[in-house]
Amino acid sequence: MSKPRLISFKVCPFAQRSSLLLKEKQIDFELAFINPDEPPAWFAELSPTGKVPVLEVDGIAIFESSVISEYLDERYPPSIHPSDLLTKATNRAWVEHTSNIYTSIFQIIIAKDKTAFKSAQVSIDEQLDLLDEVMLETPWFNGADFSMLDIAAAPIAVRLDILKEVCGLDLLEEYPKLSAWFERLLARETVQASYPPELKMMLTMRLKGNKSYIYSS
Ligand SMILES: N[C@@H](CCC(=O)N[C@@H](CS)C(=O)NCC(=O)O)C(=O)O
Repeated sequence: MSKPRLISFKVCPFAQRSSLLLKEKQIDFELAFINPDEPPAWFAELSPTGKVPVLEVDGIAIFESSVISEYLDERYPPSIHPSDLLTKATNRAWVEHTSNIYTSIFQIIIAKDKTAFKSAQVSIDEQLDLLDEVMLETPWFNGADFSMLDIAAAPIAVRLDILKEVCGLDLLEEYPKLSAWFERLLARETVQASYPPELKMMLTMRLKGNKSYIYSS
């Protein structure tokens, strides 16, 4: 079996999940960055959906970040999921929930006026509320063991931290539990290695170029 190749986009939170899991499991992998809005011909040919991330294994394109995660977890034991079946099932449901949070973050970034921003803020508040309610354990979501759900949430922590630094927007003000969890995620070495150093600059350029409400207000 060949070395897996992750095809990523520097600002993509879903691709960051794959990269983080590969690093957590210390898997030897190749990394290729593309821009899915201007894809090279080889990527258009490889990817059925045109989206990143794609994990290429032996010429096969595995797509959808949650499926990539499950493939890597099964292919490279031990599993990073909790062993209890019910906990595992609820964790997977919360992984899906975190995926929706990325849509709200995107809406916040692209909002050009107060109305659009407020509407996205209401959505993310509702989503963070739900997560905060079930976040009881420390240091990680399930307690002592770092798990798939921590991986799924780490790119949220990174992006909210950048929005706070660049725009002074603290979306975690009302959520001390989530805030403490995200601080621990930000401090973790593998999380820091899971995204490119230019991410903050790229998101800032996006906010500036888009004349985003949170950047200009
Ligand atoms: N559900 C997908 C979402 C992936 C996704 O939306 N990727 C974005 C970049 S962050 C993309 O490739 N967009 C290009 C497009 O939609 O054509 C996953 O979890 O992998």
